[in-house]
Amino acid sequence: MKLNVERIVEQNQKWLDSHKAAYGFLAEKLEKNGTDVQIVLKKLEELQVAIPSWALGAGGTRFGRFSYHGEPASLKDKISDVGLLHALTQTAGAISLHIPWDIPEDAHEIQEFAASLGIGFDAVNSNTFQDQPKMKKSYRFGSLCNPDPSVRDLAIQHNLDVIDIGKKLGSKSLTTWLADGSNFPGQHNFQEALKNTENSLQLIYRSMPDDWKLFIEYKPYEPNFYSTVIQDWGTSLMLANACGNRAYTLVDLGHHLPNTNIEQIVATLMMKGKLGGFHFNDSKYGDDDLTVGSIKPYALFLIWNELIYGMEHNTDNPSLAWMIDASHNIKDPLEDLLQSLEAIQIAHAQALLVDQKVLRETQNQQDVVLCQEVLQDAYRTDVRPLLREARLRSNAAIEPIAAYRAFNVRNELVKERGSHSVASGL
Ligand SMILES: [Mn+2]
Repeated sequence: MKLNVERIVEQNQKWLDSHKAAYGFLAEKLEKNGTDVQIVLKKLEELQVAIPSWALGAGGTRFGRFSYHGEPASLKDKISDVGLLHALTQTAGAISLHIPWDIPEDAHEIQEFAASLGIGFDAVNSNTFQDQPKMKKSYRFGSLCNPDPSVRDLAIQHNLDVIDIGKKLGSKSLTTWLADGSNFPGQHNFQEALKNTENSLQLIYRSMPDDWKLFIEYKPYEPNFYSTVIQDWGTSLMLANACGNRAYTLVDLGHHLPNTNIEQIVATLMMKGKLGGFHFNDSKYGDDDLTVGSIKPYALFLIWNELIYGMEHNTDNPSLAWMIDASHNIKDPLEDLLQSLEAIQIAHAQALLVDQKVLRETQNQQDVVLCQEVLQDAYRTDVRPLLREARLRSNAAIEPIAAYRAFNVRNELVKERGSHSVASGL
């Protein structure tokens, strides 16, 4: 299924009058307060968030999985789903592939198909957290950290294969998330596991093309429950530094222990020019992979506030690779991704409204009350008319979820693919 611009523009007529009234009111108020609304709109229009290929089907847990009807069973179907999200929002212009779940049979054909929908290829993701059919060795006790050099070689070679696939599609970065760790005290020699991981990552790094970046993700626990080799941002940063200047830390919001101050991690990494990528999701307890902004929207805003500050002040930090990394159980996956894209843009817009000049002044005056007022004044602004205006200007849907439902997208997908179609890889 493909959504053409004419249908979206026609559907927008339904909301045009009420949108114009709400937008006019907000824009006037913001301009009076000294905000350049056109700059905010431009930044909202420019942001592109990659959709991971694994988020297009329903996710599961270790207790099982309830699949959703009309899931994309092939890579082409997955790209076509991202095309729908992009047509509705114009902010989902890239897909991030997971190898080996999404190996293209004909890379050229897939690239052309994606381009026809305005979709590019973001970071490619390697997988050494599960064994593949006919593998000679097992990752049961770790991959890049494994004390057995033949297992490490296998995991390194897999990453090189992923780079080769990415090269054919036009990707420019590799993301590694390693499940490596131990379940029981005594199982690992911590130093050996870290050293092996460092050496393996260095070998992968040196094999990347010169214009590629390596993103090193971290996570405190799960699937291992006693120790994880790359457990936190500090370990990731240390490994990135050991690899070289095109290796960066990747922050995944769900990969922190409860109450971790993620906005401070963002600020620290950006100050050092080492924040490479960002995975959005939300959580209550651990790596819950819930819809972005569904649990802690204020934390998301504070993170965006640091991202905006960093993008303006830390010119050494590269432009960030944005991605949604969520995979939940019960919603229509496409509606969930529309909600996530909306939540990302809401926090982005709110953070753009923070009066940085006044905030700096109040910080220097050590007026703690006013510091909080400045931040919360931006946070408590209903910025949704700005998002709608940005979408209207880029021929996307003023109301993406309502349009998705009006177009009967899920029913059309079920008609095309059948109600028992299951997304590959999960
Ligand atoms: Mn992630």
